Amino acid sequence: MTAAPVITSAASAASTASTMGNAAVHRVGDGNASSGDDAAPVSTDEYTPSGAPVRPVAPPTGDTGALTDTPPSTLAANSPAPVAWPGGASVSTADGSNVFGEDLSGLHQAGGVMWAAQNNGRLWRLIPNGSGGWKPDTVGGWASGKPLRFPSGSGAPDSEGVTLTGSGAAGGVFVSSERNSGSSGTSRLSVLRYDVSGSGTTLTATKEWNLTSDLPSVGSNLGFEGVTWIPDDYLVGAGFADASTGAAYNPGGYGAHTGGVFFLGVEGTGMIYGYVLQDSGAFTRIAAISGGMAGVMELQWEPQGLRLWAVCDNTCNGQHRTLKVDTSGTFAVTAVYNRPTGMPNYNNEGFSLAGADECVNGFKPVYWADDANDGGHALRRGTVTC
Ligand SMILES: [Ca+2]
Ligand SMILES: [Ca+2]
Ligand SMILES: [Ca+2]
Repeated sequence: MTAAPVITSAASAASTASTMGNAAVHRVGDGNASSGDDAAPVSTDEYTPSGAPVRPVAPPTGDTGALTDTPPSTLAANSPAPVAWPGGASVSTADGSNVFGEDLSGLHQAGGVMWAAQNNGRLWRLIPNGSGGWKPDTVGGWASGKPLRFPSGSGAPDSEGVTLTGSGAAGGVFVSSERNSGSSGTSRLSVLRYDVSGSGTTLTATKEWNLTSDLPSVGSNLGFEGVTWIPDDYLVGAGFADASTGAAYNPGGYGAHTGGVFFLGVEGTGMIYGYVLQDSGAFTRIAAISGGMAGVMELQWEPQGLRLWAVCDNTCNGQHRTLKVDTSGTFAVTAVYNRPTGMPNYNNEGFSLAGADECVNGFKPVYWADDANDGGHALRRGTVTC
């Protein structure tokens, strides 16, 4: 919220109905997310001099879209200036034509397997196609991906993100979901664990952590978009601060919990939340981080670079950011990258990086998942320095 100017003329509040002498309160942001250094939505409310609310003041209408406000330069200085993509400028398709259709939205590469979440409630297990891209595994019932279900065996999670823990696929595949597609108007911000060892053609979650009541409310299709897992070893070594205790993060203070912390990106606010998800089903929020972008569509922990990638889709012109734990124990933005100049502004909702084992001559592959399946392709490959 910014200072409240006194209305000195009827026109100054963008409406002829304002009362002279009243205060116009100009609010920046949505009231939940921390202010970043990007433009934020604004709203204005009129109050009497004694503080009684009068009415919201309708913004001017026209062809410029929603009003936004750019914070002062002191805020902008908190994040680095955007720089060119740290890798090849060109990208190429990395899947067959129209293999997936729309809604491919989350990626996680684990060596020779790419896990892909499709937000129509489907999980794919992909293997190398021999030409630098990926194709569906045809064994184990994976040929067309597997439909996902909630623990009850019913429903269809709006599955936008996918990750593994340090135990690999044997420890379960973890999917972030923002709602049950059968109840599309209701938020259900959940992390779901799936046992992928069987050959059945449907996957029923073996655990659900429903975090909805622990988080600010968002639109039902503006919830969890990205998920990643960061090992306790890194967080402890970096002096990560646990916001729930106010002290340094101590994994031993929690019950059995996969040996790491899940970080979840919220599309509607651009916020990133850190959660300890215990095997028992209990959960604790230990971090709330502003990614500084209008939205977060993917999160990816990069073990080689010891950095957290946050990715926004075409809403932010495909901006990528990296974050690391700073000396105060909180994740801070260390770099802001524009998308590769050779890649159009696709609706990229998924992003993954190859491991250090694929780092050759200073470059390794990265992949994007395009929710809109532009040109009949949902996967693209580029490179990043390593
Ligand atoms: Ca999506
Ligand atoms: Ca969705
Ligand atoms: Ca996503």
